[in-house]
Amino acid sequence: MATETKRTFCRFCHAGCAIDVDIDVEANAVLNVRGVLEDPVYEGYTCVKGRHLGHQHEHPGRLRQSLKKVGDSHQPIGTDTAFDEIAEKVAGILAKHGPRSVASYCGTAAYQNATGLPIAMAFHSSIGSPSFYTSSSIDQPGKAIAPLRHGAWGAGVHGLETADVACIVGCNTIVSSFGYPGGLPGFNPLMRLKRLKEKGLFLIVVDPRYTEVAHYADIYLPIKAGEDPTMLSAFLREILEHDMYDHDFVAQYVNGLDDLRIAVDPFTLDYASQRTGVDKGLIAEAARRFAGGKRGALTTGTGPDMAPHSSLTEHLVLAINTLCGRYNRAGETIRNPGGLLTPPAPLRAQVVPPRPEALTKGPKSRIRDIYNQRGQAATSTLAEEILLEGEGQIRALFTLGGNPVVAWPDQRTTVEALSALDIHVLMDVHMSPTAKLAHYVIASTLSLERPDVPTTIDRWFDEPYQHYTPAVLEMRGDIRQEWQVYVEVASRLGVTIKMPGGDITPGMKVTADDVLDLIYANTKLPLAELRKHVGGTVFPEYVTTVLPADEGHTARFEMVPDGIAEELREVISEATSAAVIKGFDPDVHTFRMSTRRLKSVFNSSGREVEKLRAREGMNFAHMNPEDLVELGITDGAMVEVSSPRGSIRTIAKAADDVRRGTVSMAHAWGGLPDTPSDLATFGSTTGALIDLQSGYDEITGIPVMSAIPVAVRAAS
Ligand SMILES: Nc1nc2c(c(=O)[nH]1)N[C@H]1C(S)=C(S)[C@@H](COP(=O)(O)OP(=O)(O)OC[C@H]3O[C@@H](n4cnc5c(=O)[nH]c(N)nc54)[C@H](O)[C@@H]3O)O[C@H]1N2
Ligand SMILES: Nc1nc2c(c(=O)[nH]1)N[C@H]1C(S)=C(S)[C@@H](COP(=O)(O)OP(=O)(O)OC[C@H]3O[C@@H](n4cnc5c(=O)[nH]c(N)nc54)[C@H](O)[C@@H]3O)O[C@H]1N2
Ligand code: SF4
Ligand SMILES: [Mo]
Repeated sequence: MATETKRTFCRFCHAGCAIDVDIDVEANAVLNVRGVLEDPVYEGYTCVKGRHLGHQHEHPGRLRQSLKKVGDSHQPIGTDTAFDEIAEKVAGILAKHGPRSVASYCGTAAYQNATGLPIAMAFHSSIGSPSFYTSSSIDQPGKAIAPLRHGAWGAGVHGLETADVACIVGCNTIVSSFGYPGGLPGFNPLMRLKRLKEKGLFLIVVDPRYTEVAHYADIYLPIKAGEDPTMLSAFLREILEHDMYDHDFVAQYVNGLDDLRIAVDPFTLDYASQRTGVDKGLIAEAARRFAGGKRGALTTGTGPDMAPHSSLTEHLVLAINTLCGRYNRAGETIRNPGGLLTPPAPLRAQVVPPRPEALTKGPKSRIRDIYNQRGQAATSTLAEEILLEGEGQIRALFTLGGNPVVAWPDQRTTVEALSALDIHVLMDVHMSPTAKLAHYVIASTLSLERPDVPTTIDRWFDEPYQHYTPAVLEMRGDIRQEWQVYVEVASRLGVTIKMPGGDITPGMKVTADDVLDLIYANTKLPLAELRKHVGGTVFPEYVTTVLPADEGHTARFEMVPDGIAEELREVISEATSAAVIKGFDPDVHTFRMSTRRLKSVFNSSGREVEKLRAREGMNFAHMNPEDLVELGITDGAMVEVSSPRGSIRTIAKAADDVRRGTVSMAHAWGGLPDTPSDLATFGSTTGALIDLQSGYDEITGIPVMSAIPVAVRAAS
């Protein structure tokens, strides 16, 4: 057997771990995956998912040919023939209903694919369609919009590696590998956290679950899910009351300090303790220890950003960091200058001014008046955009690396909508629950079959690090890279796709590497330079120093921009955050479902690989053992979990690490509703519990996807 070892990076998740892959050359198959010990960022780290990349690529259910829905079943179709048919149908829809009627939804697998998402986005702007959707608007959209109201700091927030204190709210990087500047980096997260602790980091964790990260906390606050706005307001109040903020920084850069004092005044320690369920001494200590440090930020993950009032929560996060002056100042060294694959831009010690007008500019949804943000429409409105008749109705959908049936909020509406489309083209690697509804399933590549660069995390590296990989496996079967789908359809439509580095005109022959060059045409580190290096590389020449402010720059942060004081009063008027949900009954919905992630799968990806699924079992309802006893439910029994919107069945699992009153459950399991599914194999879809129409965030449209009020009872 001829074998070869190729250096590349893993794209099972966004973290991009450097790996060596042993390949059986004749079979074009993966034999083994190892971390790269000498990699300067990952130092040999991999997780169980990455080590099963070969199983994912060689999975027997892997699609090697495209399929077309005929009646109730899917029949093989030549991929080029599928492109002909798709283009003809889409051309008709465009001519009759205009560009808005054609949409794309890019899921997580489009983010781990440097050519995928940018081409999809460029296709939509080239046909003049604002109907471009991604998973990020049902992820943590509050993070992107908060700086538009508060302002941002040109040189960024303190990184964790230089911090003496950090507060992590609802983020579990050891499992999720999710972490952005200020938080725990997703690269070899456990080892990094251990090193930081050895160096004396004081860690505060706020989470309804005593998470893998919380095990390393000096102060752990077991918050009731959904009460983060109260906790963060109490932190602000405590810091102000004890005069523990950065007076010089605030005097120079902040507007609205007095208004902030007034707005958070009701959030006393007693009130916060009663509302969050956390001892008031512990809240006070956490606030004072955080403010008493010199460097280090407060950061969040999906938990608080999926709970009620998520845009408010992200504003309060920024307000805390600003109040404590936790920003990089002139003269400080910054190792990663905001990503090597982004355009050159100096880092300046100044406030990027708030632009609240951007929140209500440009295209908006016909549903709940949610505006597009950063060139993207809100995915929480897409199902209803498909169902609502009239001008602007969406009739054609391309789904790239996403699984709406199990991942979009409100499963019933989602399924109804996907069934109502004139045409749904899905690019996936196997028959997902969503594929079962799609008109065309385009058999697509997996990561090792594509050249790539890590993009989601380019700005998050704590070193000036990048990694180009060529494809390490050949494409086998009648499969396509995702960018090819857009280029082929555009070509047949006579559409020129406009890219930063030039145009892709109809009929033009391009390779994946050409496409990478067209996307990354204006980067600090030229792609041509990056390609000369095998494996992940640090480019020390990009280490930079924070420059002083531009002369005459006077922009300031806004502590209480429009909408904040009002929303804080709303919070105070609610006895619990669950009150935002229509149909919430405090006597019935006595639990909160909080979302969490599982190590061996990535949302719905990975559960098709038996060895990975076996490690998790399914998405159990993790509950405190005392709650189970009180409900008369035995560990391992079937339970029914019901929200005002819907019910699911699952299996209860006693978990000491979950605070009382909480059902901690992973999403993106289960399948189509009303299809008999083997619970023990496929789990159930928590999205069925989510209501799109009440309790949503009015700016981003994200519905309440964590801290969902639920009732739990034994199921027969
Ligand atoms: N209730 C609830 N709902 C949630 C969340 C929650 O916490 N709770 N979380 C939300 C979040 S944060 C997100 S990001 C979304 C995720 O939403 P989605 O991105 O829609 O869901 P995934 O399960 O990640 O879908 C990935 C799909 O891509 C396919 N795939 C994998 N690799 C490739 C590839 O290389 N090429 C192609 N073409 N396809 C590939 C997989 O088979 C799978 O079908 O879900 C959201 N929904
Ligand atoms: N192994 C693995 N890695 C993944 C994924 C996966 O499915 N598996 N998914 C990927 C995706 S799409 C994303 S967006 C990232 C997310 O990355 P993270 O945000 O780190 O995701 P989680 O690990 O679910 O951590 C969220 C934490 O929030 C807590 N939480 C829930 N509700 C609340 C609340 O109301 N308040 C507070 N304070 N905490 C709350 C949960 O208990 C949980 O510990 O992870 C990515 N990485
Ligand atoms: S953390 Fe993510 S990128 Fe790294 S090995 Fe695991 S799945 Fe792959
Ligand atoms: Mo996500």
